[in-house]
Parts: sequence; structure tokens; C-alpha cells
Amino acid sequence: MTETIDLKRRYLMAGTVAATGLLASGVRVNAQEDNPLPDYVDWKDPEAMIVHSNNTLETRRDAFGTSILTPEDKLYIRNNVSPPDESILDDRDAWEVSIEGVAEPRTLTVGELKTLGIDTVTMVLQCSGNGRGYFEHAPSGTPWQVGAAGNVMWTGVPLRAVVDALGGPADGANFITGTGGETIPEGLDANDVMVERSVPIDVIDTVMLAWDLNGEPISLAHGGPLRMIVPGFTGVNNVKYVKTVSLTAEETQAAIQRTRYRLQPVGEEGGPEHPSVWQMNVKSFITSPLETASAGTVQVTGVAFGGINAVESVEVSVDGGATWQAAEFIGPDMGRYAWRTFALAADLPAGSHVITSRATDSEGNVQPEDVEPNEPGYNHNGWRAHGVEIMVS
Ligand SMILES: Nc1nc2c(c(=O)[nH]1)N[C@H]1C(S)=C(S)[C@@H](COP(=O)(O)O)O[C@H]1N2
Ligand SMILES: [Mo]
Repeated sequence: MTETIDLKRRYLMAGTVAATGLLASGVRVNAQEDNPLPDYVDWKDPEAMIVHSNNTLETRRDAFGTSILTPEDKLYIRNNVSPPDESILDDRDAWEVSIEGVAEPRTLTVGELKTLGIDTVTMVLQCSGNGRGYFEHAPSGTPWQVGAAGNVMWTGVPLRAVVDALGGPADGANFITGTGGETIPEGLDANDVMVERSVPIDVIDTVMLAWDLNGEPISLAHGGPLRMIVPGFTGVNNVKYVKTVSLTAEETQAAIQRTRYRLQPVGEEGGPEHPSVWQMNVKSFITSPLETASAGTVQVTGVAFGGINAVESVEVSVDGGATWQAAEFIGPDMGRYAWRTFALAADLPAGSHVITSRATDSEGNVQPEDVEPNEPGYNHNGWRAHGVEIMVS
């Protein structure tokens, strides 16, 4: 029932948000519908994007469709630092990446990488903070709803092939550390600003150094000419314009690893004692209908993914979680790290309905009703908050 949904929930669940608004709890939603696309991404589909800021653009929930892959012109954007100059794309094959922490460290060009091996992977790219807007404690940062995520296909060389070509990992390597190619502004401490992330070395067989996104050379905005891809891990671990890949004994001391992107309790500062935001968890959300529908049979659609695991199944509720029905996956299975689109033909009488979905991964993990909050607002996969209320007439 409409009346039972409080103002804040209604506001956050809607596929569109007003220019600004102070919610009942004091959460300010700063997604500005009318913000123009920033110049460096003026090729994005303006209809598909919510422009939160120059460096944070979200895909609208109604723009995902059912075709499985998210086109690059609809894919969300998140930059911690301003991207490097566009001229780094002038000669893509000349871009250099330094490979360290191997028996024979050296710098390789993208052209050389292309001779070492090739593979493709389809995976969910999702910001750690996707769904932050659903946390009740109003974490600081972009109040993303569902659209800081997309399902994209990368082509590149498996990191394993590169490391093998350079004699294998050096002794004592525990992490894969990738460094972004941004220029650090004069006078700033590199550790404070650089995008340098470490992930455990046990994922080395899935990591890729990619040059294509959905079959095209990667745009600057999404990390071209070369991006480190870590399937199943949150967005921040996928380092754009990667200039160094190092197999290291320790995690990087960069602030983005040491104190940021940590899962600390509400009210605490992040630090090495808190878990890093690494593996993604099981999640799903409805993509249609989002506002209205005609009474009768309605095709309810959405996307579901398992994060670090494959997604196994998904259920849909059209009564706010009281009862559930198994939905069907539609379209091809793009592999463990990809999302699947799903559909359920639901019989909906006139009136208001709260529709939501709940996915299960291959390990039996089920999307929870609610999540334990963490201070920075990461990893929200609760099915209740992701529901939508629609009016059927
Ligand atoms: N070099 C670099 N890599 C980066 C970032 C960045 O600011 N610089 N942002 C990270 C974050 S927080 C996310 S969510 C993803 C966003 O990827 P996208 O903009 O291609 O969607 O890139 C990650 N990789
Ligand atoms: Mo992110």
C-alpha cells in the first residue's frame, strides 16, 4: 500500500529523483536530473544517465533493458581523480605498463602484450558504493541507487600469461597491485590521491589486462588504453589506464587501500584492521516495470548476479516480500562473473504493488532482506531496499 511506504523509501526507490530534496531522515539526494553530461563523456546517452557530478554518473534503472550487455554509452562512471589527458589514446599500442614482482621485471607496451595471449570475459563492473543511497545512516559519498553497475565484456591478455612470460612471480608475492596512470597534481602526497589497489594473488588466473570493452578499444573514461580487470571484485579494484602491475608481498600503503574502501562499523574510521572491499556479493534488482503497468499479465524483468560466484536462481515477489515466485533467466549465460537477465510473467490486479527480487548464488548464498550497515556504505545487496513500488491500473 502506498501509505505504508515512508517518504524516504518512496523517494529512494523511484527510478527518477527530483533535482534535490531533503529526505525525512535528512539524507540529501543530489542526483540532478538536469545536469548536462561533462565534456569528456559527452558521447554518453543523456537519456540513460543520472549526472551526480563530473566524476560520478549513474545508469538510470530504466536504461538497462534486457539485452544482457551494458553498452559503453550507458555505463556508469566513477573517477576518484580526474582522468589523464586524452592524448594517451593517440597511440594505444605504445602505452607502457611496467610489470614488477616477477623473475624478470620489465616494461611492456600494449602492442607487446597483444602478442602474449588473448581472452575475453564478461563481468559485472559495480562500484563498491552501489546502493549507498539505501543505507539509513546517510553515509557520505554519492548516494548511488542501482545504476553504479553494468555488465560488460573485456578483451585482453590474461595476467598469468604475462607473468609466465617474465619468468613467473618473484618469491613471497601475496598481492597483485595495480597503479592508475593519473598525473598526481604538484604538491600533493601521491599516497593520498593515487589510485593504487592490491588484491590477493590467488585470483591471478582470472585477472586480465584489457584493451577492448564490448568489442571496441576502451574509451579514456573507462580506462583506455589498458585496464586491469579483476572479475568478481568491486569496481575500485579494476584499475584504469594501468601503468604498473606489481606482484607484492604487502598491500599498497596508498590511502585508497589502507584507510578507504574498508568495511568499518558505522561511526568508525577505516583502517587496515577492517576488511577491504574486494569480492562482490549476490544481488539482483528489478528493471521493469518501475512506475506503472496495465492490469493483467505483466512481464517483470531484472538482472541478477552472484558477484564472486555464479548466480544460480532468482525469485520475484510482487507483494513486498510476503510471497515469492521463481523467475526464469532469459538470454544467454555469459559466465560466472556476468549478470543474467530474468523475467517473471506476473498476474497483477489494479492497485499498488511493491515488486522486488532475491537471488541465490552457486554457493547457496541468498540475497538478504537487509544488510548490516558499514560506515562508507558499501556492498548493499538487501532485497527490501531495492524494491520498487508500481501503480497498476
Ligand atoms: N585509475 C583509476 N582506476 C579506477 C578509478 C579511478 O578513479 N582511477 N575508479 C575506480 C572506481 S571507484 C570504480 S567504481 C571504477 C569505475 O569504472 P568506470 O568509470 O569505468 O565505470 O573504476 C575504478 N578504477
Ligand atoms: Mo567505485
